[in-house]
Amino acid sequence: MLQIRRMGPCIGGEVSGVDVRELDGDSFAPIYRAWLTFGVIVVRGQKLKITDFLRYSRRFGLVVAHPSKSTRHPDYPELTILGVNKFNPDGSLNDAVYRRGAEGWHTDGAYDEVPFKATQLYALAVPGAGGNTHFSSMYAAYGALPARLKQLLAGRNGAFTYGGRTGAQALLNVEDRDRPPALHPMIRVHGETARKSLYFDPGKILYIEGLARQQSDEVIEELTEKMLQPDAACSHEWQRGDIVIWDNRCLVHKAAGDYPPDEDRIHWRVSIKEPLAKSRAPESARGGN
Ligand SMILES: O=C(O)CCC(=O)C(=O)O
Ligand SMILES: [Fe+2]
Repeated sequence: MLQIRRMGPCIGGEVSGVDVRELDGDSFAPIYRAWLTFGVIVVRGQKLKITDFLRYSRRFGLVVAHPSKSTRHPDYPELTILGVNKFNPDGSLNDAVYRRGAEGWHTDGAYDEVPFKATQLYALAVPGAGGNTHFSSMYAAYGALPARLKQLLAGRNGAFTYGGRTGAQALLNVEDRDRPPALHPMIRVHGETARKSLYFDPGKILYIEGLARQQSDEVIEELTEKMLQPDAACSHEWQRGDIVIWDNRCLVHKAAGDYPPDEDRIHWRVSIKEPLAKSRAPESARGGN
């Protein structure tokens, strides 16, 4: 029987007693609702083929290929494989692979005009120690901002790129680097929960529009300090067969990056966007007079 339980004080839920291959619209609905409520959920104990994982992922939205082409699955471009090819030909550790997602708190896809709504991972191999993924609520971050910052950021966009101010783009092919920034409101109203959150990623933001560069840098520094709130975080300890999905619109996350490098930690990952707006029927097809 499907069971859903809260895991953390602010975010995080656990779903058990379900085989995601067998869901239909009605049985999926409580899982989707739990995801909106908790921001991040784990579904335990799944045995999936790639096609099962993709089919289940499409229930959450549009599954899109990630811009890092070198880490895509060769036969399923919408699937990224995390944690493979961790060693360089000379035997040294490839940090871009081993520490992927561990450099700092972030939200996925802020560099895109339509950022990722969700990211979903399926655990194929889990190390004996370490390797958690940490999450923190950006609803809570917004709620705790001083009124001065809420006012300053209201109606303002941030400009985001893949490598942000450091320019780090090691996992991108050369032709995919240095794209123009994407602009997103710093205070975001969630389209499904209607709650306000801070939309911020210290590793991807270049500047806040309309502020002088020095002030923009100072605000970015202040937001970096204030984005993590006590009791607004949770940490996921992986088990093989876990599916974890998080909402990039209202959460930030970070891989712990602390597991023994000679052990395997392997996930399939999909990036999910809001479904495209239904294209409007041409005028002539809409009847009327
Ligand atoms: O490997 C992880 O725990 C998370 C990596 C990450 O940041 C991501 O997949 O977006
Ligand atoms: Fe990430």
